[in-house]
Amino acid sequence: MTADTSMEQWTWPPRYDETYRPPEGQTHWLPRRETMPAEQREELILARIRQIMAYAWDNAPFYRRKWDEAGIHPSAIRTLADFEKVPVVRKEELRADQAAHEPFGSYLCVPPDEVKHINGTSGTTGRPTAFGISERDWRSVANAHARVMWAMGIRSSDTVLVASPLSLYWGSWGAYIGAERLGARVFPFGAGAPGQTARTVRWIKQMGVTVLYGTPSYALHLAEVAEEEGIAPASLGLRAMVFSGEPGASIPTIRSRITETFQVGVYDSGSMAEAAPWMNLGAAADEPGVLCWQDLVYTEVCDPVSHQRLPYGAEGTPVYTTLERTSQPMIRLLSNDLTRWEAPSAERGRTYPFLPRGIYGRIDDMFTVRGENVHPSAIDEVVMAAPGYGGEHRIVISRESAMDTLVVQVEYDPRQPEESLPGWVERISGRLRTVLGVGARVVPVRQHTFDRTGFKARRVIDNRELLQRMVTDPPPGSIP
Ligand code: 8LE
Repeated sequence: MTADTSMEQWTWPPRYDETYRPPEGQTHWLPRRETMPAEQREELILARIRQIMAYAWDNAPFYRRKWDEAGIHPSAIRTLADFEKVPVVRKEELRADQAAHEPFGSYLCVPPDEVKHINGTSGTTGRPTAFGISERDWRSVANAHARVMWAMGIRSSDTVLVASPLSLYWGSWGAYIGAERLGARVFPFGAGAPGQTARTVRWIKQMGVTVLYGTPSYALHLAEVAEEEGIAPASLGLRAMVFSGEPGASIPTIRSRITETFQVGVYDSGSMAEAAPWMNLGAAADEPGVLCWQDLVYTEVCDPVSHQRLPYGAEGTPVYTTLERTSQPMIRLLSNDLTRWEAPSAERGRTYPFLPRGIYGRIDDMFTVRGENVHPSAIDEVVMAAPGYGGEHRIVISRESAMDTLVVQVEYDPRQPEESLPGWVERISGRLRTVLGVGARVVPVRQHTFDRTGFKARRVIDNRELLQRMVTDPPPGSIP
């Protein structure tokens, strides 16, 4: 007898039963897909990858050109190891291809009139990239996100408030349609307008919101605003917070700051908007880390240079392949993020690989100070854990006589007596030295010196770039 290798609702092109919802008490939305032996699932994933590559070859000049140049034809991919040789796609290539083939690029695989939803990158510099999403893909994402949110314990009795910008940002819409598909009550509140956070506090209470979706920075900002309004964050009645967009939810000190302040369960999620359903990296328990939901988006943690898949246990950069997207499928999209992955284990309740610290940084955000690689999130982790932390900080890297120096400006809580500041500074710098392996100068600054963000935090100021520009691009009239 051959093993049953079937999975629920697994068709190409994807077609989901929109009337399906598991009984409330059931742990898994699609039990077989989530718990089957990982090797069996990988056989099915390989077959799907072959289908998608053939589909992209037939419908997307972008992929055909790229693979032709690399001497790869979809029919040559017979194993997942073969797939590692497929060249990665970089975000810059997508941007350039869209500029040459407006509006959706030559990787759009459906006729343009089948695009029914538009989103885009929210970057403020350079040409944004448009996401052209067919109705089929929109529904696939909704079904996928409903499934992951179900694993987070969200149910139809929940009221889910989306507290991130409801504009180009796929994050907000993905969370919205997932919660809606799951049968929850959805509240598209948004974020970023002046005074909006204070209104969020009031609406959360009035509407009996139980689940909030946003960024970890937003949650910390919300806590501050609630306190300013005289409302204890823990009294808001929230039960869970679902995060994506930036590191934090899997970084222990930031995470515990949020859980303790709001008395909520915290769930990390998120890969890249291009690779939606971006909850393909999603937690299934109130603990740090995310699972790689491989049958939604096949994730390989790869060597950042060779782009070959690394063994479990290694640190590398995630490369994503969407398995259920037909309009703009992503096949080996390079993230340039950093993570470490672990082998699937049935003990976690789902047989997916696991990223115990989630995504903890970007390769291009990492900087080197006196020979040590420093991830900004490691600094966030230390300063945010310090008792008396005032709510924001900035990381300034500069160069003094050919030596890189690291300065961390940290807001302090005004309830701290001024005379205790030197000791406080000493403790933070000591801790930074231990964690980073290099010394940092800690400068205390008054609370509210720095802007708060309702979205993704930007805390690193690299003055070395400025210096570099002054050297390579001297102002007119200066003596070389
Ligand atoms: C650590 C995933 C989504 C829709 O929330 C999002 O932010 O997508 P976007 O705008 O394309 O940005 C993707 C980048 O945000 C990733 O490459 C990564 O650097 C960061 N990011 C997203 N989610 C997380 C994250 N970093 N943990 C996360 N959970």
